[in-house]
Amino acid sequence: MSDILRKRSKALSYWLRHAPEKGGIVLDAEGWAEVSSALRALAENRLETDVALLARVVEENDKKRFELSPDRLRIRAWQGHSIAVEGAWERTDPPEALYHGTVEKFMESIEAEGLTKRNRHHVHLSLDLETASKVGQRRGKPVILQVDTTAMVADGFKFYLSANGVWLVDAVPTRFFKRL
Ligand code: HQG
Repeated sequence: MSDILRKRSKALSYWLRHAPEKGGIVLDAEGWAEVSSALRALAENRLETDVALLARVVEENDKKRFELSPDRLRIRAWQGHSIAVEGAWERTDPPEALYHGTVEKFMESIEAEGLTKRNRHHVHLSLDLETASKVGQRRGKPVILQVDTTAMVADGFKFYLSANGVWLVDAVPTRFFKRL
């Protein structure tokens, strides 16, 4: 993603997932914002953007973070919210294993209380080792945990698949993961 797109993606991630009021943006219950207010907020932060450039931020996004409505009048983040939104993800049966990338400094706490959602809506899990490794690498040398989703489903845990391929679950208790 080019610098031009990345700066806009970061600002939009912040407003659409965490702090819409900081951009003077209002989200509906499903996390949608008016494109016009997103463009105004960007312009006010010296990130002038037109609809064509916004569409590139959405389409060329390295993690497909956003969705534009077909009429291009509304935009939302697919997942990653810390504020209340609903409906941006679908309940789905997971594959047999999923992976979580983290770092050593969190492991003592993770071994004690399991994976918890911290300040997001869900624990985020990846379909493959490579993606989990990238997620962990954001914070240092990655530690990868393999999650036994079959046992979790049998125990009644619900999994959701975000449209950008991230798997979401409320929590992963310690008995359901092993360190690789
Ligand atoms: C850790 C990025 C201590 C957890 C990525 C993680 C992903 C605990 C951190 C997406 C813990 C939370 C999500 C516990 C979990 N004690 N630490 N009990 N349970 N943790 O960023 O999964 O660029 O909220 O291991 O690519 O790292 O935002 O979650 O290290 O898809 O689109 O607490 O964010 O995508 O960190 O990353 P995060 P995450 P975006």
